[in-house]
Amino acid sequence: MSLGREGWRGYDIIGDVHGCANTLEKLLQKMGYERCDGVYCHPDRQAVFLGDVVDRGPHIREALYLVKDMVDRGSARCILGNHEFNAICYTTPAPEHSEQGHVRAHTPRHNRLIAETLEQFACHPEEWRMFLDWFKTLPLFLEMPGFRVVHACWDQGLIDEYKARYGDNLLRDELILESMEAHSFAGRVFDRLTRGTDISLPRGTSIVGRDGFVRESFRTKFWARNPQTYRDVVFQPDPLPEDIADRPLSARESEQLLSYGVNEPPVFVGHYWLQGSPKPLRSNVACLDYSAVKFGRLVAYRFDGERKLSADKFVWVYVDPES
Ligand SMILES: [Mn+2]
Repeated sequence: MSLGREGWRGYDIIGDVHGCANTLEKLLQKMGYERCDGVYCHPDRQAVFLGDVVDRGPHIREALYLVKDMVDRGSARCILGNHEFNAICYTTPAPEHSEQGHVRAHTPRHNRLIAETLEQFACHPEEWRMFLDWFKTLPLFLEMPGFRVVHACWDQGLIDEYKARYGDNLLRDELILESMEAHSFAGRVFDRLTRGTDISLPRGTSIVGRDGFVRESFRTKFWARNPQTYRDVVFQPDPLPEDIADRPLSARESEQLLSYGVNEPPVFVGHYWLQGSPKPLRSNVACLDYSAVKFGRLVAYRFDGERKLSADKFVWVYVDPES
């Protein structure tokens, strides 16, 4: 059996690498990929990266070469993650009338998120520019034979609108500047597809995450069915305080939640820092980010055309703190 016009027998969808290049090599080798002329290939399967190859980890430059070489060779595809989009915006000058120097302001928080990447490319400025140009060519979402991929959230309405406006799934320069305005189409698309949905915490409350950041909102599922309380929709590593978790969703909050249908094709996302044993979130929804860069697992799903996802098709490598 082959899936799709390109004749691949299956696809190996891979979660957020975040600079864990050595672990990525181990995962590819475990799945039967071998270097051919220096680039990892599989004779009859294609890899699909879910974005967030950059930032945080020890071997960001190496990870980017590994992935980009595979994409250039055709042995992999890669979509845009919020970290690649952040890198583009962080390095794009803002229009002159703007109060900030760059599309993504150089605040202490933003500086910290991109610090390892900039440090590791400090002696390779031309390579960094080359990768930034490459990020701008990455699709925002992919509709593959029998499955879909997006970094954080499949929002059919926004995706349909994107295709209607632009006719494809690619990032374009004018949208980078437009995204500075949070309520613009570009602002909404990038935020939703690469960062997901969230709900604001009640006024005056906040959560300090395990990563040390203070948040006034929490990440929510885009596939919840008939949720009643915050507990039913929360989807993030940091649990909500009990009293907040039990709060009922307001009519407005319920109305704004997405609900990915049970009969839709399987969709794969990264982004959410999961822990524990990899398994589908639902029969047609899987997240492949199991916190590799925090010494969790780098996870792939080996897709062969099934309508219902199965726990035994996840493959992973534990991240070695020494490597
Ligand atoms: Mn992400």
